[in-house]
Amino acid sequence: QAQKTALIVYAHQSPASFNAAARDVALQELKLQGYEVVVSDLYAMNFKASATRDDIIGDVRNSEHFRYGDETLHAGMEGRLSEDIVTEQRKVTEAELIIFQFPLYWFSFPAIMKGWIDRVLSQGFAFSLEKMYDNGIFKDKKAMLSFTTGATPTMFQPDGINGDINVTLWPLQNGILHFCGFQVLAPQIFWSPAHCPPAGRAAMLEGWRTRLKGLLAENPLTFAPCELFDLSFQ
Ligand code: FMN
Repeated sequence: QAQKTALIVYAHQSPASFNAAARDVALQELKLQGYEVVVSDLYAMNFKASATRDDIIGDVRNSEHFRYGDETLHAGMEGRLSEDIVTEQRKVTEAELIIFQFPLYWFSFPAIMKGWIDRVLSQGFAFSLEKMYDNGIFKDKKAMLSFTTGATPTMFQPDGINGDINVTLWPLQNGILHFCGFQVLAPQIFWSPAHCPPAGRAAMLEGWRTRLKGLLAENPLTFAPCELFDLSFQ
């Protein structure tokens, strides 16, 4: 398609939240750069988080022992995934950049966003046994996490009470995004906006705006290349 497209997958309940403000900054800045920006507002959509049999239209292959991964792989090939999944997959296909905007919940995504990941990034669509990591299906796309915390940066230092933030982010950035091939841009972390005075919150948003102006020119994070691993078990 002619126009560049970005997708913001957004999970916050309140339009008055800092997360909403961060989403709006990205929306404005990317539009200024000529992007068509699509937002999936997961709570507003009442997006279904649970991976269940209802995600397959028609018969399943094995109703005695339902295997979600196997069933969705085949349903995807046969065009029998539920419409909400297909709609989101289409947005992913069209986007060259995906931003996940969310508050950190239990060192991870809010459940509704994890549900989006479980259901939308299905086998065959987002990865296969042949296509993963550096050879992943989305290797020509970029993705990044943009999130708020309750904790301070000190707490997420390697010697802090929460441990190194990079350990927390490893499953999300490597196990999900890089696994599907995405070039992962450095995370945008908004530390503890709730405990920040208004001027500090405004400064964080301006920092995000400034970063967005050069975002697409940034080098992605580096992960261990596939050549380092023995993949002969396949
Ligand atoms: N903050 C952390 O720093 N680490 C956590 O693991 C964490 N888990 C949370 C789990 C739940 C269920 C909730 C409700 C909050 C949690 N928080 C945690 C705090 C939120 O990240 C914080 O309130 C939010 O980022 C503030 O953004 P907002 O003002 O846009 O809501």
